[in-house]
Amino acid sequence: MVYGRAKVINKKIEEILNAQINKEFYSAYLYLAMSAYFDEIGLKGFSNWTKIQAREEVDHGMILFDYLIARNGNVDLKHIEAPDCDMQNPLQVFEKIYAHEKTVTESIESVAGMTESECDLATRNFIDWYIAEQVEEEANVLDIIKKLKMFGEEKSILYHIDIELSKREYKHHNYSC
Ligand code: OFO
Repeated sequence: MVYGRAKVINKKIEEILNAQINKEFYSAYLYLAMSAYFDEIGLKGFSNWTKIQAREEVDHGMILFDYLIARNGNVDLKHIEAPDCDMQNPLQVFEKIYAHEKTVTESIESVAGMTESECDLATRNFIDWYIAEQVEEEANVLDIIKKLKMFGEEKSILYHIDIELSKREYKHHNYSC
């Protein structure tokens, strides 16, 4: 769906930002599916952590949405793919998260690269927040993977990690120009 408005943003940048909105909402779907899986196997803390991540992903999509509007761009919302629901155990799910976030990082880096080739300094500046956010997300996920690998299938440790992840709280992110 495309809503018409007089454009001030470069067409290529507009397209890549719209594509990124779709990726952020797909990420939210993926984390929600993971949250449901963890809830089903009784790991409420893991379920909490992934559900909060889903909410942050919606924020990431909305920040891009608001930025496009602020720049008088066209919002072009596409179909959101169903999430990959192959989930076998906590370590496998977190490895899937890590692989996914690496693809999102590459995608954000492509946006940054395009802002440079198109000389769009405003969007170049805007996208820095996402670059920093990806560094933080990858580091957080790696930290959890290390713990899961270190303690393997040890149930009592998994229980402690679950308690730790139950403490994550949602912090709303938004865009203000
Ligand atoms: Fe939007 O950071 Fe994860 O995907």
